Amino acid sequence: MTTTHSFAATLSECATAVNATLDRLLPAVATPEGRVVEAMRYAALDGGKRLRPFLVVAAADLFNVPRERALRAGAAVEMVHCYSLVHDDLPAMDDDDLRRGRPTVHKAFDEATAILAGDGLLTQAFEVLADPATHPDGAVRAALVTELAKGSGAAGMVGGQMIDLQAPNLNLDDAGLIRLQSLKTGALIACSCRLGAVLAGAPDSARDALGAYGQAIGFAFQIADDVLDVESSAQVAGKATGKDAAAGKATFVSRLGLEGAIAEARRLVEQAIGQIEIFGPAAEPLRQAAVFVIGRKT
Ligand code: GRG
Repeated sequence: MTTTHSFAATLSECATAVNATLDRLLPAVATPEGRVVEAMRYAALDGGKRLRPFLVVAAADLFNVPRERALRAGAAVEMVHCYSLVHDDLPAMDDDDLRRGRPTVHKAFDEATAILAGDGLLTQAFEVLADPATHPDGAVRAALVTELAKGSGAAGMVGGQMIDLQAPNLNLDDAGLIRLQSLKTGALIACSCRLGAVLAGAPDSARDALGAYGQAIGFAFQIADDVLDVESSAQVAGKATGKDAAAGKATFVSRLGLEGAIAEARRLVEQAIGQIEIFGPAAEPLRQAAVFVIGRKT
């Protein structure tokens, strides 16, 4: 296995290709509606680890999917992720001023433009998947659209966000907290992994193994986020920290303690790695990604 440092380099190479794809897919326009495109570009370009597109590409690579198709599907997932961050940062939700080390979209532009920029990114993600350049087979394109819709909608990320907003009044038990996180964070990460298999027309068993891997690293990722919220500074994390404790929110850290949460994240990484054993040595980048998610600082 190569080191975490060399995985960071692999992730960064993929991020460069994802950025170029997003830049092409979101050209600036000079007409009055150009303001929303400018806000979409602000939200989607420059910054972010691009973990979800990396997972699409690494899963697709298991089946030798042409890189351009995987990058387009990865860019679509990243558009959804960026929209979710823009809307999550709004005063009506988390009310954050800082994201990826810069002012949030509603601070750099205004609230209405931020709402529209999120809407624009979400909508365009599906346009990208439905484009024949993403896959020549219409049935595959329909399957990609369905997969992303399920991962991002009320049965996935949006549903998780709805539970999260109500969480202070819900008295969630451990199972409830796990369900919240598996929808809010896990669903889009699992979806990213599954999209790689969908692009390849791989069997359901491969799709499900990748989805289970994604859910496990999604949990580990969320725990790492909870740990960062406690341990990191806004300067290092590039976003506000300490918010969960201030809001009295139940997190894996508040439930398990810092050490317990870190141990649970390690267990989840092992579980994730077990799910992709069937793919053999070709799954090495995905194994490294699983280890990376709990060592990250941003
Ligand atoms: C508004 C519909 C809607 C959903 C919001 C993603 C989300 C749901 C909320 C973000 C809140 C949050 C901090 C969740 C923890 C995990 C997470 C998604 C962190 C941000 O993702 P990274 O670390 O960010 O991949 P970068 O900037 O690297 O892309």
